[in-house]
Amino acid sequence: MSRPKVLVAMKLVPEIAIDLLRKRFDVEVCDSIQVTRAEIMKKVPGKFAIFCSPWNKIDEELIKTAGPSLKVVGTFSVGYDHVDLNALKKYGIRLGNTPDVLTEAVAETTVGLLIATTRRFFEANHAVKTGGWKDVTPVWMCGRGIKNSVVGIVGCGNIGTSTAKKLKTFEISQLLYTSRTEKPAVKALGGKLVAIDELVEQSDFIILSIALNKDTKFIINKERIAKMKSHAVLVNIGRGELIDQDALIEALQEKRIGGAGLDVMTPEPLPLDSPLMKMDNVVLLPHIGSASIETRTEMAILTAKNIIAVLDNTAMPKEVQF
Ligand code: 8YV
Repeated sequence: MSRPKVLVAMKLVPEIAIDLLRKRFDVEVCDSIQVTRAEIMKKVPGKFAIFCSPWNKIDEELIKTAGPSLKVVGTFSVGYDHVDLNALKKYGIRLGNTPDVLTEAVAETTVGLLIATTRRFFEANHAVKTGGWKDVTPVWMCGRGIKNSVVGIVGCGNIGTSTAKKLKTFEISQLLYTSRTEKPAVKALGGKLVAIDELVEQSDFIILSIALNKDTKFIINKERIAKMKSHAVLVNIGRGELIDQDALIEALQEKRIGGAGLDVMTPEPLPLDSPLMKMDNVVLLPHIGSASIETRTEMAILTAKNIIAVLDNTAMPKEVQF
């Protein structure tokens, strides 16, 4: 008897997760590092499940191409802005994601990216390696310190809360955050719930750790960038489209803000001719927020378990309700 089929739309998924799937399914793993839409469309017909990432758009066209066998999408991410929930609903398809297991890794990346950007680590590293380290003067390679600063976190879910906890140990002077509701854990740290415009105006460091959806797209727009302090540093570990990137580029070029640390951008990968590539005060990471070996392994196992639960008709470990 033929077994149900899973399409793994990513390469180099930890083998432990593929093994879990292989016990129950026929598994087809895409063989290119950057899996194209065309490859997925070719391989998806007849699949019971798709194991995907934020770079795979899951829309009605893809669902129709998969056909009635498709019952579950397991995304290897906490974010699911790449998934058309209305289309899933229409065809009765369930969605699993990977919250919690990645919280600490992403919060670690956030803090690291903030420090690297404000204290100019990559610029300094480049100087050392290219013979730029000559006389050391007191103001050479100085950046703004985090101690005594105002930090604003846009979106205080699990990742934002963990980031807030870590940054509190840096003796910041004030912690501001936005959220739909007050977060007791952030309040206990002294965090003040404010409106986004107040946060943007008052913060020395602005961190975006909010999910992308129709309400948050371009939450950092031209007007809000104009309200930022002239030394403000913006860190984004959510999704590129939270920021109007053209407006950000303009502000950075005109030195109207201090800098930006971006783990996510538009598009990904960022073209080499993007003006962001040439800016000393911009640190770019290739969407590695959750990229610790342990975390990626846990995410892969959880994605596999979410898919297996649908086959077993049991509760998914992490199901997106919509
Ligand atoms: C990616 C992410 O899934 O969790 C998310 O929403 O964007 C990341 O963790 C990860 O980089 C691998 O695709």
